[in-house]
Amino acid sequence: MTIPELTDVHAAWLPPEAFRAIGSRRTLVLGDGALAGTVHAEVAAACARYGGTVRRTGDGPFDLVLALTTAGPLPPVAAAVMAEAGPIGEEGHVLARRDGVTVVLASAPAGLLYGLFHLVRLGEPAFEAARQAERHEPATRRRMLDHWDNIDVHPVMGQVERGYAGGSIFWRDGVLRDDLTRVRAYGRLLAACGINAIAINNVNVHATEARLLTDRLGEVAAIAAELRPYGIRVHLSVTFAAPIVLGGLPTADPLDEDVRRWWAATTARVYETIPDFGGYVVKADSEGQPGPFAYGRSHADGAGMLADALAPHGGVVHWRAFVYNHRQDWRDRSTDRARAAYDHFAPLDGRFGDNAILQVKYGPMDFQPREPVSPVIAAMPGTRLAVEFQVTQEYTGQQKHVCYLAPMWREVLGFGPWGPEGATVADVATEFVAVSNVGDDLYWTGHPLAQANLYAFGRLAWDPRLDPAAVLDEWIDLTFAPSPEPLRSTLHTMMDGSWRTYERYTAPLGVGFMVRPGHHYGPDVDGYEYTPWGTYHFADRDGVGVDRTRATGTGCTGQYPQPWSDVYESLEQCPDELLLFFHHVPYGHVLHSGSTVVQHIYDTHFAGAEEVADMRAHWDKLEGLVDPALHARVKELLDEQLRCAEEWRDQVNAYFFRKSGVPDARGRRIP
Ligand code: BDP
Repeated sequence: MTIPELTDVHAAWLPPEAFRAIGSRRTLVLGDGALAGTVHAEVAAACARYGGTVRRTGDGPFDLVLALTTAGPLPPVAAAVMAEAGPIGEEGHVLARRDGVTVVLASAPAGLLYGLFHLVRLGEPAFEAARQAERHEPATRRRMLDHWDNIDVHPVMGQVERGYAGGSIFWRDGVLRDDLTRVRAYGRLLAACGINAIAINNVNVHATEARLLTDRLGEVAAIAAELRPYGIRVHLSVTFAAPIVLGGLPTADPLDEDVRRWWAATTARVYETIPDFGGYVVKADSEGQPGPFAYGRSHADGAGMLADALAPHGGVVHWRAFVYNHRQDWRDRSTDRARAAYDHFAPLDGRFGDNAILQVKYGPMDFQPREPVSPVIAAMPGTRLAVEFQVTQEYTGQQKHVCYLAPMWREVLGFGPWGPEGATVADVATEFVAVSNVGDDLYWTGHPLAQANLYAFGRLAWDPRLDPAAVLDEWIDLTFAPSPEPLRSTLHTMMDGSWRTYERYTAPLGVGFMVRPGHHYGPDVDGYEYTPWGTYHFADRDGVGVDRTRATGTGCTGQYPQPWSDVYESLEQCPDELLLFFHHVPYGHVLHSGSTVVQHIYDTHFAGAEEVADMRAHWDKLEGLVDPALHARVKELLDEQLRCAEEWRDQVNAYFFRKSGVPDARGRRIP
């Protein structure tokens, strides 16, 4: 196993410096198998740089022991830690320091790998004071990224759908890249933040990509081979119509025997080629993708068929709950896209098998900067759920804007669907999935600071209770190691509140959208207002917002259990930030904050744009403290963010001023 070394790509959160503490010590790596080999290779590479030594057998003295508990006789210090620690879960590890030796123990190889990267995060302090045995285990078994990569360049969506960081790291010019070093380097970055599964192709499966399941399977195997040394399993997005388009059958009916046989045989071939293949991801009956509805079958029937094909091999199907009618009649207010996932799926609870995972977007609409938590999450206690986030910044500035998303994700994960005291989303979810923000860009993510979102997603998927501000500091310390002041605190100030800043200058109070149709960048106040997409704000001269109450609206509030059902229904109790998601109110409606709706819109939009100007001023002060090329890239992007934030401010403020006729109480300039 060789450690991928890329000289022409930014090192992200694994610069050589991050390995200094490990690489300057005397280390013993004990254990067999490929992943233990990876751990050894990582330590050896660090030692070659920083003068330490690494051995796989023999006696000490050692400063660091990384050992599998199954590796035969352990050195006494490690045996003592093992006795103290007790059993360790499959991907977990125990960390301790006693008698001047740091010990990492795992019962399975993946745990050793995560233990190594834990040491990388800790750096020198891992080798200082004594530590009692601490156990570290992931909250969920699978922590997954979905790539929306195409092989071909799609005429509208480009190669990576909603990708803002260049082309695919897997394919180029219609074929698998010759050199997959970068894929391995990606796997390494992912392992270092806790990710262990990726789906490599777009959920909108076009004809070329459909063939990855059959005659282009070798490409999937090649990608899997690069990621395996870092404990990452590969999954594939498949088209529900595969039996027709690939198998030549007349139907894709999930209850048809020939169709079921085709999936079983096709899946068996996948596992012959890739024995540790993860499974399938399916977007069905959504935005033009084929699905079971065409045959009068349910989504449980569809998912069940694929789950049955995968079960003998230990695979899973991720079935997406993002199902809605995208050809709604905007003149008919009885339809509401926010209801759709619940209406389709809640009645099917208990009908998805053990290896079928229902993948639910965190909100009922579509990855907006502010949405209530999806009601599906509370409605399906008999179903394994994956909560889906969007690391790629489709609606949050498209990696041109600084928008650190972990605080939003943390709010979702910590939300109690049955009230603030009860179980949380993180307790209910079986796993977490997110759409990746990576491409073949020099900085991986276009905007260098967008790397923090990828890192933070992995860390929160591992431990949803982590504090996003602490995760941000971890990322800063690793990426800019050593990150002297004022670099560290300035970056923190710029990024920590940047999601709220973004929320302030874009669509107000949870109403969402108001983005340019199609590409979704920048403001367009009425862009989606009279379209079939179901994304309306209903602003008129009297008020704004979508009435989703049971009493007079679309009834979405009734999809929530108590207390939220009543809280959201009530104009008095509904949280300000979700007011326009659930209610249509007059412009003079007074918020809990004491401000009127229209004055709140003016105030937040002025404030949001000012905060971006501050961010830019902070960044200017970092010139000379970070790599000049990185500094220049971020500087240019901050100019664009400020331009765009001012455009948002002016359009939104002017729009609501003209609709309402209410002047700004503070007399500021509204175009
Ligand atoms: C929407 C994107 C679209 C995706 C869709 C999905 O605009 O490109 O295909 O989500 O999640 O947000 O399937």
